[in-house]
Amino acid sequence: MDFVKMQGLGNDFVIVEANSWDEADALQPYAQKVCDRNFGIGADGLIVIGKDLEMDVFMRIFNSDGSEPEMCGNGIRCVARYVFEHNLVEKTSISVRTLAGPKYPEVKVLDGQVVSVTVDMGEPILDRGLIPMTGTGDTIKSKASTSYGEVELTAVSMGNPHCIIFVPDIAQVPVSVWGSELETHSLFPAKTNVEFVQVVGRNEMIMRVWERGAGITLACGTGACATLVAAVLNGHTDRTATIHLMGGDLFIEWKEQDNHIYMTGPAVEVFSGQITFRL
Ligand code: ZDP
Repeated sequence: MDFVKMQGLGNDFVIVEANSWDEADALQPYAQKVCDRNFGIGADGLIVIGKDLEMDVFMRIFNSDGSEPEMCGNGIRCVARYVFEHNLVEKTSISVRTLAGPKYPEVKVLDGQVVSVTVDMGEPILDRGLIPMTGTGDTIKSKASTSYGEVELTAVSMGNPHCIIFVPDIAQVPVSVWGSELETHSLFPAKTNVEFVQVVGRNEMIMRVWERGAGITLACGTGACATLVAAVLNGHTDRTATIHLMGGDLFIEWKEQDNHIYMTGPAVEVFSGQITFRL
């Protein structure tokens, strides 16, 4: 199959085309091998796209462990650039069918070059049962008991689940130890992505992520969106913020008018090639 390797802030993906949403099912078993950095191409996820009947295109993503998340923020920016530059669409405002519902990226072009992609990520989900998170009540400032003590967290879904923990000093956080324990914590029946966040100012944060099904990655788009929501709800920041991730910066805005989250960041093609899918 032809593939294109792309990255958004160092969160990297192998992108392949399929004729239909259902046809992508057949590719899921290969995700783990394709994403393996020693035995495959190497990526955080395998993304399958194609023309859709109702939207411009569909997008499905498989994590490097083979599981299928609902959404992927860095991935959808890559998809928008891909379909624009590979002429699957002939416009800059694109509709994408995802497992988390329709999403609307907009490609920004300057002197014939794609410079960034802004995505209308829709409304955040705060309903505890829908995140999904066990128990009752608000998800803001929830408590979780862990092997390293009680942790205060705020849970937000952007279609996929996120658990946000504010810390005074991000450099002191053992991301893989705490992240992996919280990913599989009994509070989160569908597991969760875990974000550790240091607030720098009213419009600036530093975030590190432990991704469900992928472990530490350089960036997480849906995680940055969920982080802004959690920061606003906890009174830490205003509704716009630059979020510094290991792979670079994302600009996130939670608009009051429509309650939607808008994410702006880069998407870059790295190389393309052909791969024979083997298990
Ligand atoms: O929810 C999950 O299982 C995530 N690992 C999906 C991938 C999210 C991603 N990091 C993003 O940018 O939103 C790609």
